Amino acid sequence: MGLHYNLCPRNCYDTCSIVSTTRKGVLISVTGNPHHEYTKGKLCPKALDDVKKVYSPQRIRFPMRQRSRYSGFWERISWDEALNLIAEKILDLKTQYGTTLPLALNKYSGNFGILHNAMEGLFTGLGATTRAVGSPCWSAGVDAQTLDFGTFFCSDPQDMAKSNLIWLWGVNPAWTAVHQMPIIFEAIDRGANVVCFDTHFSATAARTHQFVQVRPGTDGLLALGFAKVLVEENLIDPNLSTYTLGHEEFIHYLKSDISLEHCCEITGVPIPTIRKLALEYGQTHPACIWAGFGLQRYTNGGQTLRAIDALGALAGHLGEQGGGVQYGQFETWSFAGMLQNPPHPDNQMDRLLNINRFSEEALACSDPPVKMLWISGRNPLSQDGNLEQWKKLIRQLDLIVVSDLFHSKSSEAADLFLPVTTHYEHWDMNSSYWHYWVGVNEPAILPVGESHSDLQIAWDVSSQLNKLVPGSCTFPTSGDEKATLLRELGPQMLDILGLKNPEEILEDPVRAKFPRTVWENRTFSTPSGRYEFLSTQAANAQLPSLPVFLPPLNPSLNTPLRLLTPHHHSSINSQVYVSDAHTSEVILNLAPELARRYGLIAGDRARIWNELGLIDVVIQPEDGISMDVVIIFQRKIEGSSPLNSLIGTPLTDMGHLTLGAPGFALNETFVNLQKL
Ligand SMILES: Nc1nc2c(c(=O)[nH]1)N[C@H]1C(S)=C(S)[C@@H](COP(=O)(O)OP(=O)(O)OC[C@H]3O[C@@H](n4cnc5c(=O)[nH]c(N)nc54)[C@H](O)[C@@H]3O)O[C@H]1N2
Ligand SMILES: Nc1nc2c(c(=O)[nH]1)N[C@H]1C(S)=C(S)[C@@H](COP(=O)(O)OP(=O)(O)OC[C@H]3O[C@@H](n4cnc5c(=O)[nH]c(N)nc54)[C@H](O)[C@@H]3O)O[C@H]1N2
Ligand code: SF4
Ligand SMILES: [Mo]
Repeated sequence: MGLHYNLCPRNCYDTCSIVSTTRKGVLISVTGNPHHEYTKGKLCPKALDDVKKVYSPQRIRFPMRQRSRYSGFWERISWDEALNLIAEKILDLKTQYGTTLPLALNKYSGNFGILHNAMEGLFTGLGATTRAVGSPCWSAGVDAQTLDFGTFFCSDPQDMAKSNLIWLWGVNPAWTAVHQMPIIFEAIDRGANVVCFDTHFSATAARTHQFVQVRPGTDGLLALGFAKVLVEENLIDPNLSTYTLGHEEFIHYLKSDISLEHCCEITGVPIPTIRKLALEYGQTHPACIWAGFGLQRYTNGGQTLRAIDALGALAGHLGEQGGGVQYGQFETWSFAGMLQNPPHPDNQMDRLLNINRFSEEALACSDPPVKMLWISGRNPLSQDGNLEQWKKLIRQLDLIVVSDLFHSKSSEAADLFLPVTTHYEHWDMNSSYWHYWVGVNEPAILPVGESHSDLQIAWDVSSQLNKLVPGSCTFPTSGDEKATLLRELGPQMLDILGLKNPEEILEDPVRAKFPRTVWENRTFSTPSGRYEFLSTQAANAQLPSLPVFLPPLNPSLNTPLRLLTPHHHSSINSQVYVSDAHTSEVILNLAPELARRYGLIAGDRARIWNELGLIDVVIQPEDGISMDVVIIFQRKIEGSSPLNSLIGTPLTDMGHLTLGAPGFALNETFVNLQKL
């Protein structure tokens, strides 16, 4: 029997610490690590399924080549053949176009372990290439908080237990961040009041004291309505002039432009509720708002978050232990970056395409065109918008490589499939984008079949390239996984973690030694050093300098219903582990009254469509959904067009400042509905 320490590398707030058990080299169980202070020995059902996933008959164990795209005729090939095909294509394209720009990488959130940055490193080692930048998750909110606070940081979320009032706003931790729930319950046990703001009665709402239903994309105005009440009731922090910039202008805007009648009309929240909640927020200390990613997936998402930050600042909740406005952080991601930055072989710039409009922007590249695409830790043909453009892009490409664990919508279009290892089969290091813990993932078993880690694949491709044409790639051609990860702990990260030497991280996950409460001394990292209600940086980026309300998009006559597709409890985006998440039916949740209006009852078959596509659904009326919204929770649906065939590529207002491109305003999707 052997015990090993792993970290769950999924795109999830929690980054859980796992203890895995092996017998005679076989993984036999995984369980939560009881010594981890945040995840406290518990795993969610998605990870508890990991043993089955590692040995699943569906897992791809060998490099494979597809006879023709979408044919499903895959034949096993050797690693040598696969590496040679890739290296030759890279060199051919470089000769043909005289540049490496036709080579493109699209990578995101399959595995957030830092050794997966080897793929970026490999591409940098080739020369200037075409890259996906930005994020489909959280960009607008990250920019908004960076404008307001100066850096993107949040307090230790464990301290939410000390709060006396918690507002869960556009976040669904009961499904998407399950380890935060016990902390919220601890606060409830101490007497805290918890309110959930969502567009529908979510699993989180069911666990709180009060549910406030907000019309999609209007939360910014609601925050401004609350702020207006604080001003009227003189509940604003008397010290604002000592640590904020532009509070007078903001208060003037509230007085002159915001009315509770308008706020109620647009948001759907009654005036007495606005007043009561605002008074409670202004009078309770510490009070914490957790703003989630759900509320910023709109064309006004960044403005929304700036309005919520401004509400927190006005009431004096910033810097309070257990209070503040929490969204996420990347201060615990200050790794050295050695892996993704090998020496640049030429002085050309990479061609950067917004990950949320990748196919459109790639199609628009003509000089030179994109000719080879590597998809790693991504499933864009399921998760992106504008899938028709993806089909067009695929026709233009000479070679599509997918590295993954399983076949996916994206691998259906690929020429080559490279099998990767799971986190039980390779070394890695992981941080969370929420809590303060950082740790090492150690391999528990040997790679299953002929799978290789993404890092090994990058070394091997570089090796093959250099064999064919010496000097054609500056990425290392071999190495040691463990040594590579230890090199990523540079002086800055060692300091953050309070370690003297990198090896100490091998012992146990470490909590970053940041003070528990961010902005406690009320000095900010903005250009003015103050909290900025009024932001020159925003104005310079052609955005409003104040957090004013800008409305979201409106439905049209032909597509009168807004389609929301939030995350599901049993999957991480397109990755599905638990059997109950598999379904051949697309369930459409909607208000019973709305169903009646369309002549529909539970179990009826219906069709939703818009100018982009159509999907057949089964009707499931649910209380607690607004009349202008229909919901499909994101999950793997067998045999149906992908959910995203209904989604375009609307962009959020912000994201460029910190992440290089605006985010995915995917909640600005409208459909029509008809009984079949
Ligand atoms: N189980 C599970 N966990 C996950 C994921 C998963 O797929 N499954 N995905 C991971 C990833 S990639 C991400 S980005 C995070 C996201 O996790 P969260 O931050 O929780 O964000 P979402 O799940 O997108 O949306 C949260 C809630 O916002 C609501 N919402 C939508 N529009 C609005 C609005 O206009 N106003 C308000 N007030 N609420 C609104 C939705 O109905 C939903 O209940 O979760 C991560 N964790
Ligand atoms: N309709 C709709 N669309 C959405 C969203 C939504 O809520 N609704 N959410 C959006 C959001 S927030 C996000 S973050 C994106 C997520 O979109 P993606 O980043 O594409 O995430 P996944 O769908 O999880 O696909 C990740 C792939 O990586 C693979 N993988 C896992 N581990 C590894 C590994 O170690 N190496 C390699 N090479 N591959 C690995 C998985 O098997 C999977 O096929 O989707 C966005 N799209
Ligand atoms: S998916 Fe999230 S909650 Fe589940 S084990 Fe992984 S990190 Fe933890
Ligand atoms: Mo995400």
